[in-house]
Amino acid sequence: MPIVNRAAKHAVALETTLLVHGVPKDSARPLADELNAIVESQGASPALVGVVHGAPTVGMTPEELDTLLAADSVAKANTANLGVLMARGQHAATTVSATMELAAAAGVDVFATGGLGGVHPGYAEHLDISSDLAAFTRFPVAVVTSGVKSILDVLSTREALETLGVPVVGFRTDHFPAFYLRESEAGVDARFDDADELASFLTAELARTGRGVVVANPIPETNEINPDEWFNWLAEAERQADDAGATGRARTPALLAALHTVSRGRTLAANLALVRSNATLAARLAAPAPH
Ligand code: PSU
Ligand code: MN
Repeated sequence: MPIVNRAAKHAVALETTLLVHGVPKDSARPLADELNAIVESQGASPALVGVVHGAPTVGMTPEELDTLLAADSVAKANTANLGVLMARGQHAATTVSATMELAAAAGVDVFATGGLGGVHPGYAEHLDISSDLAAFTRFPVAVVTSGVKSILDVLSTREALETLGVPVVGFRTDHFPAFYLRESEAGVDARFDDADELASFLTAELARTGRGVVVANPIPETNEINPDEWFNWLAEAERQADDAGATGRARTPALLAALHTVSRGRTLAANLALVRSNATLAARLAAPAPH
């Protein structure tokens, strides 16, 4: 199945898992509209990525997004199950790994998301490591992210990126961010304070290696969540996800949904704020260089 490629020049890829599985249904369409407007306001063009009736699409229309949002159940696709879902003509929301694969195939090299998947805690019993991490070793895409979701083992995830040899650069930070929290104890490979310098580096690095780069952009200060509050909410959300038996691909959406409830919407507001901020930076990086 060839890719439906509607990406314009200076495109920023956006993913559908965040919209379909990461936020409540009624927040999805307004968030998508807002992200499109943010990207356009910086002189770049948005390209929403997902699978509609089996067609891998880079640059989904608002109607196609509505089709996914109205469907009873939409599969969550990473690089492992993407091909099967396409072959069977199904709808799918793409995670970071599947979005990177399709974006790269469409020639889009900048992508904004909320937070990467990574190493889940509890790996002494069994491993659960997101396919997002390995995708950076295969697809030449710069992914602007607020680090990895704080529901994960952030330090182990940072080490896993190091093991895979994935470059992790911080935008105006020396610390690897943890989604709702601006800092973790882990660091970055390099800090960039200037967006134009970062854009030049990314162009050169992607061309040099043919692999991806993590661009770590901390949540805006005013939207950061207090760590003490955060760890209480997380403990409660983990209990709820355990009770619901949410494992594997269901684990991340179950934890995010439980957090949004337990925090009375505070984690949702923070999540929306950081995605907007990442879209803004990604669009700046993708937009034509100033003269
Ligand atoms: N960022 C968000 N919310 C999300 C995600 C990212 O703010 O829901 C999604 C991304 O699509 C990411 C996925 O790739 O969660 C990770 O899922 P898993 O842990 O099953 O690999
Ligand atoms: Mn997993």
